[in-house]
Order: sequence, then C-alpha cells, then structure tokens
Amino acid sequence: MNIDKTIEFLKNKNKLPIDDLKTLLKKGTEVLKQEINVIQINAPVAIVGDLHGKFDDLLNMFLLNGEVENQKYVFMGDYVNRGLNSILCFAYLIALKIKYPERITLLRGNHESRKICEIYGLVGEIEKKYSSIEPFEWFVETFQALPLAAVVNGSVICIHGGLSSSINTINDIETINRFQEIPSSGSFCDLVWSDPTDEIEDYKESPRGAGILFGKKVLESFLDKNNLTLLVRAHQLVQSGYKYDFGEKCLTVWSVPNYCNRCSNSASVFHLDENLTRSFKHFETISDF
Ligand SMILES: [Mn+2]
Repeated sequence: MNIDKTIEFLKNKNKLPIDDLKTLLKKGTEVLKQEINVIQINAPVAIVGDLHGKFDDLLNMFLLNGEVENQKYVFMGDYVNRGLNSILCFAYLIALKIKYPERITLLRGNHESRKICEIYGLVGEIEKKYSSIEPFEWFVETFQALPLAAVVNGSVICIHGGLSSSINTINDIETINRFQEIPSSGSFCDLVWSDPTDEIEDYKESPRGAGILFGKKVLESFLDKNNLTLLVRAHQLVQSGYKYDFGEKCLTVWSVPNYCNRCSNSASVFHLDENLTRSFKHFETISDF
C-alpha cells in the first residue's frame, strides 16, 4: 500500500476498495499497538475534540489549523457515528497515523466501541457502502488498539471523558488493558464517559448511565498528585466550541461544528505553544450534509 496515494485518495472523498480498507486498518492497528496507554508529547501541539463523521469539516479543520507535516496533533476520540462519513474520517486519520506516527496521537473515545457503533451509525454506514459487515471487525480491532491518554510537556493531560474514582495516578491508567471492548463500568469506562460537574466537590453518579461526574476537589487533587496543571477533555457539546470548568483547570474542547446538522454550534481546536501558552481556533461548518 502506497500511503501517500491512500491519503490523497481519501482526501478526495473516494471509497477505498474493501481489500485496501482491510490493509489500511490492519497496518494502523500494528502502529497503534506499539504505543503505551499514556502518550508523552512535547508542545507545540493542537488538541482536537469530537469529530463524529463530518469529513468536510475535518478537512477544513486541518486547513485552518495546519496539516500534520507542520502541526502536531492530539485527537481525543469520537471519530465516528452521528455524521455521514465515519469511514472516511477514521480511515483518513489512520492513514495519517501510519505516515506520521510521531506527529499525530489518536486517543480512544466512548464511540470507539462495538456496542455504540452498532447503534449510532458506523455499522449502518459500512453495510450500506460495502454490502458486508466484515469491515466492522477491522474497525473494532483498530479501536481496541487506541491509547487512552496523552500528556503534553508533563503538564497537560488529555482524556476523552475525564476522571475515575478508581484512578489516582497516571500509572493507574497505564495498568489498564485497553485491548478490549469498553467495559460498562470501572476505570476504563469512566475515562471515556465521565463529565465535570459543579454540583458536587467529589464524585457523583452520571445521568448518562456510564462513567461518573467529577467535581472540583477531586480534579484538583488528581492534578496536584500527578504534577499536572490542566485536564483537557472532549465528549460534551459546547455551543461556543470550548468551555472551562473549575477555574480554568478543566477544559472541554468540541470540534464538530453544527453537530448532527442541527445544533448550530461553533467548533474549536485548542493550541498549546512551546511555552504552554493557551489559545483557540474557532470554526463553523462548511458542509451540512
Ligand atoms: Mn464522547
């Protein structure tokens, strides 16, 4: 497989022949398997939230924030479902990961799950476009190789959802076996499903039915214990594209403009320069279908 040609082919919104899709995802899985659960990254870096299958908006995001050869990226998961182009979004990011393994980090979101994809879009899209559900197994294999967290300059941690009452240290994340379906409870589940809350200081049951709500006190204690300054996470729609909680110690980044083609929300990408100075790039949708 010529990875440059594959990247160009996908960028032009072409459907990969089924054998090429298999080769791409198998190769991507091999690359991701080499990584540990928590990836250490040096700034400058751009940090991206949910994408949910909107490929035109993903390409526009790269156009506005820089292509991978010039800009390092952390993607915090939820590449698939809801939008019409989950296959293209995920295949394109995997192709970039194969070409630039050190410049792009792809984390696991709660949508990178067999159960969730059966309900929210990817499986239906695969059946429609490939008249077979076999490719879904290759997607699942690749999902199960995605790492769980990234730490920028030893100071800023990125996780799809947030904290867990059973995780106290970064090393606790490292001990999780990520090569599996996301469990319905426990630390792995919490990392990809949890949300911050102002309602309480510590932990509380989540109305989502998975993950937990975490408050200011436990977030501050987690940051202190691990010598961190900020938690960056995705997972929740924010109308303006980003939202701070707990005195700018927890940041939600949302990168799907006009989510589900009906939310009329802005999207943003979070930038950390070499001194960890924070900034945001905002953008609106360029495609509604
Ligand atoms: Mn999510």
